[in-house]
Amino acid sequence: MAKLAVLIILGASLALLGQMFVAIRERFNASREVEPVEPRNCHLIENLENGSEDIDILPTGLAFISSGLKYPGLPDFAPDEPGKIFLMDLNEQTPRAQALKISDGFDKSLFNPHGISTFIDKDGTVYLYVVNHPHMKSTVEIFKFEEHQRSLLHLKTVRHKLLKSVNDIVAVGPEQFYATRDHYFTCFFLTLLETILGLRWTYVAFYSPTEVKVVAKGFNSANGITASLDQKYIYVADVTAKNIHIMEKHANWNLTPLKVIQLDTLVDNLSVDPSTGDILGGCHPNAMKLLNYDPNDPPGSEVLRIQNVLSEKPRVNTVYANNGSVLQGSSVAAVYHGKILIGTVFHKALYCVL
Ligand SMILES: *[C@@H]1O[C@H](CO)[C@@H](O)[C@H](O)[C@H]1NC(C)=O
Ligand SMILES: CC(=O)N[C@H]1CO[C@H](CO)[C@@H](O)[C@@H]1O
Ligand SMILES: [Ca+2]
Ligand SMILES: [Ca+2]
Repeated sequence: MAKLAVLIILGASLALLGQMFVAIRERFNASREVEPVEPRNCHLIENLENGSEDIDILPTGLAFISSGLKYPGLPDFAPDEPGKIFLMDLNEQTPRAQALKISDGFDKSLFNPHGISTFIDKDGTVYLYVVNHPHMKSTVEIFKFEEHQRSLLHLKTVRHKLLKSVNDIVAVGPEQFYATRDHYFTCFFLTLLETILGLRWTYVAFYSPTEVKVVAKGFNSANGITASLDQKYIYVADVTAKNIHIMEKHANWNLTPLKVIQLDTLVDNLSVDPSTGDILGGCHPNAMKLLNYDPNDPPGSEVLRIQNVLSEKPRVNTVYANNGSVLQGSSVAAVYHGKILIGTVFHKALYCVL
């Protein structure tokens, strides 16, 4: 009898394990391969070899690129040195990436930049908000951009108990922002379990000096976040649920769900085309290849453009797709005047004329 019970339990556990294995393969699109889509004129950007997780482009064509992220569970080929913020002027004929000088005021040796966002104040001052992971904790560093000196002046470090496992931010004021939390647990093993079980425990938090609160919850893994051109809507990428949430923003900063655009790819970071309002998503077509890195079968890249976001039937096109032979692990794309910059989690960055 005892033997039978052991057998049943063993059998049930194996079946459960098998199911979990299938679920995780499906969640990570483990069997998806990409069909190549290549704009005419693309080249890799010199100096950006160690990732470019997030990109934000100012209306003037200056692009900020965060580079050198180290994050548990992700491949990392960066030298053991602090991360950097690069600047590129997309108005130049062949734009080059140049590392920005960063002022003192926080521990630069632990700088580990992730999502970034810019905010332009009424007086024209440009603020750069950077999600930082010193010792794998989360802070948000606020800088003032000094264009002539090509430097970032550190103003403030924001820490809060609701700002944990922060992935990305979108600045909505000189000291106000929304931030996504991409995992509920902070221990790597529990984080993995959370993903396998498909728990929806992550959220979007709003921060201001006077109020910090959770404004939207129920995401598998809330990742990229950005605002519509008119600032009325907030777009949130739920990476493992493979969708984008369109949320309405209210005067008290709360967010309410409007709709969800379902996709067949793991959307990482989002940006908005300043001339059309379309959403651009840097995506992982097959996240299994990203997590189980194999140089002979590397993770690919995919960039989607979503048109007519608020309509009944938004249109989704592929702007760029590659099997990893050129670009691996795309995490963001941003456009400026017919040019596109595509960044990656740990690989290179690509610049194309559309
Ligand atoms: C990727 O595609 C290129 C051609 O586009 C091909 O030569 C290469 O073998 C492919 N690599 C993999 C890993 O499938
Ligand atoms: C997710 C997200 O919005 N992060 C950044 C992705 O890149 C765009 C590029 O413009 C930025 O606007 C976002 O802040
Ligand atoms: Ca961002
Ligand atoms: Ca991200």
